[in-house]
Amino acid sequence: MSQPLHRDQIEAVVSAAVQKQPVVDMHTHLYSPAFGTPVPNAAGPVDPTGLLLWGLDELVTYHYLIAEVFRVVPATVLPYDTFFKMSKVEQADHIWKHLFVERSPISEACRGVLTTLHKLGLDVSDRKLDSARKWFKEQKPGDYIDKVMELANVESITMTNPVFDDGERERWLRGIKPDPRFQAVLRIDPLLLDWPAAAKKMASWGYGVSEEVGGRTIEEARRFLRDWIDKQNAIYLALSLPPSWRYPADPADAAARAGQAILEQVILPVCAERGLAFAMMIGSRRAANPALRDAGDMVGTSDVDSVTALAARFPGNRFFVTMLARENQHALAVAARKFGNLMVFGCWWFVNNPSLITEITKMRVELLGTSFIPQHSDARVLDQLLYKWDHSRKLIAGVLAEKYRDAVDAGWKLTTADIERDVALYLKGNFRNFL
Ligand code: HDL
Ligand code: ZN
Repeated sequence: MSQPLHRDQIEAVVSAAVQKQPVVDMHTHLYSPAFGTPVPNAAGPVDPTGLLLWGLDELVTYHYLIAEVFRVVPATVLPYDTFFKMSKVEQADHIWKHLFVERSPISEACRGVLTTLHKLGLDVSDRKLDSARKWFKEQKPGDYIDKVMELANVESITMTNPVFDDGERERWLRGIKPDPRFQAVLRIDPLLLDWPAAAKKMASWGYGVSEEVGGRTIEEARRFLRDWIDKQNAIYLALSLPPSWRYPADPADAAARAGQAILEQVILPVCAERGLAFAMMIGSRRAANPALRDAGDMVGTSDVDSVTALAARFPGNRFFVTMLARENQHALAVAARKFGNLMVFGCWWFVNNPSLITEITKMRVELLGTSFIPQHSDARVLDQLLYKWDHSRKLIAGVLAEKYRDAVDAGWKLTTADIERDVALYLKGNFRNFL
């Protein structure tokens, strides 16, 4: 066995191991170049409806920052529609002026832009965007993706592929060239949350489904999922659920009952048949402020008992679960102690902030040891991988170092190899093995 570590050596060894370990990022909104990019660049063709977002103006107009700038320049001063009619460059200039120049960029989303630019070696100490914009214009998407993945030490990017999004579905139907750097996930929110609308769309696509969830509809809806799992070569299925989601559903709520029938008789049987995990991201109340568009969603506390009821009822299915409310994190970690088919993952969205990542990761190590997935990036802009993983790696390393020191203080002989083995589980193995 290699030399046991002294407690004073642990911090540095953990930090090095976490930095060195390539990450498999299990949930992002990133896309391979096959989906086109609307971001102008010196080399590639611009595709205005392209889905691969990257570069300075996309970074600065991330919907987190749009929400924050409307706190500083309220809609009564700058109406939402006026803002959204501005070009990306004008929107970025507006956000940069108000959140970076006239006030210090110390929110996590602002800091993220600074970390990203800094890791790319770009200097914005003149508090102007011109030189950074120029640099991005010289990057080519294909090479740039490899550059960002290498710099962020991300070995695989998992996409989110919402089949009910017309733009995205059209692209799949036209044919998407597989890209080994990117894995697809079949995202199906409307199937469970708005079955009547989903059924109407599926019927127009040639599936013999009707609003009534009966025999043929169930068979045809299963066929729909199989077809898209195959078309996308999806590695898991996913959806997000509002805080109000309950399992079992309230018998008086017809829409919720339809959703439950789809979950029990369509989604989970197909997942089990294909050996695919099902990811539930619970707690987002969509469009609390619709005028803010992507930035308008709100958090709500969800019901962990619904998760345990589902995991108990479907022991043959595997569930990735993350919850949006800080208040749900402890019970969710305890739920994972009860069900081995439940894999807790990530510090999602409104809990993806240093103070909460540290709190949640500490609690998860204390309750779950090495058997959870500490983080995903949720990146929407390619370059965000640079900050999302930089920030989280440091926080995860800090928590692990403390927990390893506790073990060593209790007499455990710990080696560098032990730490590297565990870190590989946290950043890659637990996800890949659970798939
Ligand atoms: O539903 C989701 O996957 C969420 O991550 C939303 O996309 C959200 O808008 C987001 O990007 N959070 O980071
Ligand atoms: Zn997401």
